[in-house]
Amino acid sequence: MLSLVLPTYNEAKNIPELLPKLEEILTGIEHEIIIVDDDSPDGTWHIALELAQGREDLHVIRRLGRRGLSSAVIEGFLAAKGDVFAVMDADGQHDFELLPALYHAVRSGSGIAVGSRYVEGGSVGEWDERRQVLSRIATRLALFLCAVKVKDPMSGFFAIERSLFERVVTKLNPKGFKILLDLLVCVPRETQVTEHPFTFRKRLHGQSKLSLRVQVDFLEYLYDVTVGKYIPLTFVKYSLVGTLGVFVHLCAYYAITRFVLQSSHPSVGGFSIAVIGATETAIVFNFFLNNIWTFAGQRLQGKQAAVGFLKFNIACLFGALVNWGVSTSLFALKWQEFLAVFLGAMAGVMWNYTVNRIFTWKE
Ligand SMILES: Nc1nc2c(ncn2[C@@H]2O[C@H](COP(=O)(O)OP(=O)(O)OP(=O)(O)O)[C@@H](O)[C@H]2O)c(=O)[nH]1
Ligand SMILES: [Mg+2]
Repeated sequence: MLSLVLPTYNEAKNIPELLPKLEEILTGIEHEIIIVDDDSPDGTWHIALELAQGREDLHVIRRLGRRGLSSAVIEGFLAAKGDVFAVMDADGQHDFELLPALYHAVRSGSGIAVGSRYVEGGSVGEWDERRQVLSRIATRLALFLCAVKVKDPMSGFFAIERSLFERVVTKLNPKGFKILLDLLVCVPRETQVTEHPFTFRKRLHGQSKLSLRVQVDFLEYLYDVTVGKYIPLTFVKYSLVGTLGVFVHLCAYYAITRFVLQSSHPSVGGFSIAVIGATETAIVFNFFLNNIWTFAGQRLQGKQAAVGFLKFNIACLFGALVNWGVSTSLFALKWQEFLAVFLGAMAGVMWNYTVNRIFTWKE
């Protein structure tokens, strides 16, 4: 049985056009269709549910408060009953006439059968120059990572054997747009993958979701599956924010002494007030940036943000103590002065990052 997953976001006009065509092409193949919709504002889920009334072969999953193409496809596959899974865009760009060929390729031994724009006979259709270049660069980068090399690892149109998917599903990265790439990274090297040409068509209706955000997500994905295994991306972002925070700290110190205290030679009391003010300014800055960028996935809002901010302050206070403790101990043990200062600061940063990740921005 074939389980075809159609991920949708604002495809209300396309679904009613696509479904009859799929019915026609899949005649003779036992199948089910699973639409996974992320609560589209245009009501795609509603239209899909109406179309599913009285039908055993059409299912709709409406996800609330979630976005993401890869995770939608994974969720669709997890709910599927077939022994072959397939995925295809719901906007008419993928040539549904290729579906039987992809299905039969998997039935006859391919682990994965890819609808490919880059093998002979396939094409990207009417893409502009910019998109063609971007796609080629992304494909080159992606190929470094794949356990099995193919011409079009970024295709969103493919079929996969159920048991192969189940073998790797826990290793998949639900972040991002490119589920095939992630599968090709995770499957065993000896997996047989075949490519079948098709021409990428124009969207029937509606707009592309291939935003800048999606492109940044792709770069983050590349990082996650390479260096990210050893140094988490959130740690890199946290450290970058912290570095900017030092700059904010210096600026705030300058502003407080020169404009508030109006002194270019502050007394010890004035100096310490300015340092406390600058520290808190940097803490506010770091919290804000970490909340919207580093931990965007767990962003705190409203009352939660106020509680989080308090936790962040407490964590930073202990972080300062860790910094002080480590550097003074190393110094007392006769370590080189600047090395002791540096290692103390690193210990403080690691402490802050770990504590904030666990307690402030819980996964
Ligand atoms: N459930 C779900 N589906 C999505 C999401 N983003 C995109 N999709 C669907 O995934 C398919 C591919 O998205 P598109 O925006 O068409 O991406 P694309 O085909 O690479 O780009 P275009 O050529 O510009 O259309 C479409 O069926 C979308 O509706 C999402 O966040 N959640
Ligand atoms: Mg599309």
